[in-house]
Amino acid sequence: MARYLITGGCGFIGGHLARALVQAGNRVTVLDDLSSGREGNLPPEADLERGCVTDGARLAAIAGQCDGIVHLAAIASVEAAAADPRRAEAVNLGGARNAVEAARTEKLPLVYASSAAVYGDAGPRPIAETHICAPLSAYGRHKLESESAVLTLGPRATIIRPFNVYGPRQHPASPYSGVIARFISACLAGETITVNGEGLQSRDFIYVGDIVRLFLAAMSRAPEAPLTVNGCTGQAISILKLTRAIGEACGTDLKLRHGPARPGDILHSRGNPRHAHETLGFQAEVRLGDGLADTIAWLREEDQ
Ligand code: UD2
Repeated sequence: MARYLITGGCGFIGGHLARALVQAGNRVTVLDDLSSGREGNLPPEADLERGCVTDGARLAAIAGQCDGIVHLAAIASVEAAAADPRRAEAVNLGGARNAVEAARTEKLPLVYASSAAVYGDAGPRPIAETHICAPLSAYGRHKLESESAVLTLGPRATIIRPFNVYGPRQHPASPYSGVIARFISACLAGETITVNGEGLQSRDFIYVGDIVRLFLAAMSRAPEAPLTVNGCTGQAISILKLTRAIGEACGTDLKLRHGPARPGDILHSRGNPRHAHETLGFQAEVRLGDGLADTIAWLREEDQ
């Protein structure tokens, strides 16, 4: 039985990962300051250490009791990071550096949750990991700088670049929540959703259960060389088409208005999934329609 440290384990992806690890018979310690995560996202078997990844000594001390680290803790929104750049740098870049130092000192494998934001706007074609990185946001720049730090660990370093992750337990309450959670929540409440700009921007949406399988595959790989993989499906949908899919799946008439384009918004974001498949045998399985149905069912239950 192994024990894993998940930083940011109370967040959307972290909570799902903690559950999957516990279900597979592992122990989990979570370091989370609950600034955006929720204790309720954790399985009861997980141990929660309340604290921030900016505290390197604390992170290292917890890592010393573990067999591997998954570093998810971040201000995980492009907009939220832009709203408080100093804090974003301290948490997103400083926290990643602390995780790297802990992994180095304790000789542990580290799986780092980077982001597709490192690519910037690469056009409508699927982006491979070898594509040049030209982030448009401070969030993307911090993720890219963090990747460089992670790679200094050599073979024990795995970097995952998730595209747009969605699914149950992604809470729509914050203005910085993912677009799918926000749109479904508004749709169910009969509220008007706001499409930023024309809505022709497109995203590669990956279901949270799929991204968790990718993290699990990364955690159990043989550390032969550092590895960087996309977390994506290879398919993209425009935000406008997404609104229609959500309206249909909710079975309601979706009320929509167009607002101004979001400053610095990436136009197209679509990943090439081949490298993750070749190196980790990973392939996304959940189709958008099925993932939307699961997310709607969860949000309906939350409402009651
Ligand atoms: C997502 C991730 C971010 C990072 C990035 C990688 C979330 C919350 N953020 O940022 O962490 O990994 O992908 O590229 O998942 N939109 C609307 N109306 C709304 C909300 C959003 O039109 O009410 C649009 C928004 O302008 C954008 C798209 O929907 O074009 C997706 O927005 P998002 O905030 O869900 O995610 P994104 O791609 O900025």
